[in-house]
Amino acid sequence: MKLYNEHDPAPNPRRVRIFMKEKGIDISLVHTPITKRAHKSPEHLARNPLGQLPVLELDDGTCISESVTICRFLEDLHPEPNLFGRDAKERANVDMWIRRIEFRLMTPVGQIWVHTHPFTAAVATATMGKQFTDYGEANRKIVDSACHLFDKELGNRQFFAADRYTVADIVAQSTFDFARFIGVDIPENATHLRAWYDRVSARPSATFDVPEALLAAARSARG
Ligand SMILES: N[C@@H](CCC(=O)N[C@@H](CS)C(=O)NCC(=O)O)C(=O)O
Repeated sequence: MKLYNEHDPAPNPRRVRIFMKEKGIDISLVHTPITKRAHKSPEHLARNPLGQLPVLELDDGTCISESVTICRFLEDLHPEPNLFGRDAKERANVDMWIRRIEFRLMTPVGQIWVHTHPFTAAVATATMGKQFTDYGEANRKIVDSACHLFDKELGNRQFFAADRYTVADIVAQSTFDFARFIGVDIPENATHLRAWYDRVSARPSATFDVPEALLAAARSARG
């Protein structure tokens, strides 16, 4: 098996790498640099017609994309430690939280990235004619309200979907780290969410290795 991968801060490949570390799975990584448009090459489009990362290629050539789908596939092959839920109720909770995190947090963070960040200006202009900065900025409110919803929930338990770490925490963690990279922080007063963030960031799987030069470029590009 091979995982077509991109380095940090790309959040979606990172989800799979965190998941692999939590499970102790070793899969060879193939660096597919987005900055060189390797994800839009004919070879990669044959693996994933959306031209996105990550993609898991099986030994028989089957290609699986979508980070959560790849994780679910790996869970079937390596059931322990369990990260998707042990029974129907846990599995439903994990799935419910993944969907909430994807739609209420990842989607608006993505819109802020695409419509306000200088790094994406050229791609936004090529695909949509321009960056719709007002729309991008408006998404900050949606992120803020998601953070307060999550904060309230995390006042009642240690992790997103259960009283133990699951893949829902991985989806949230990778999204929050990417959000911070683009200048969107967890609100100061979301203290339960901040405590959760510190908890998951302390795990050995949580390495986030964005080169200092890239962090500095992102900071200075934002002004
Ligand atoms: N829903 C997909 C999203 C994949 C995705 O957006 N990946 C980013 C890298 S983090 C990408 O390939 N972006 C380039 C593009 O969309 O053209 C997943 O969970 O894997």
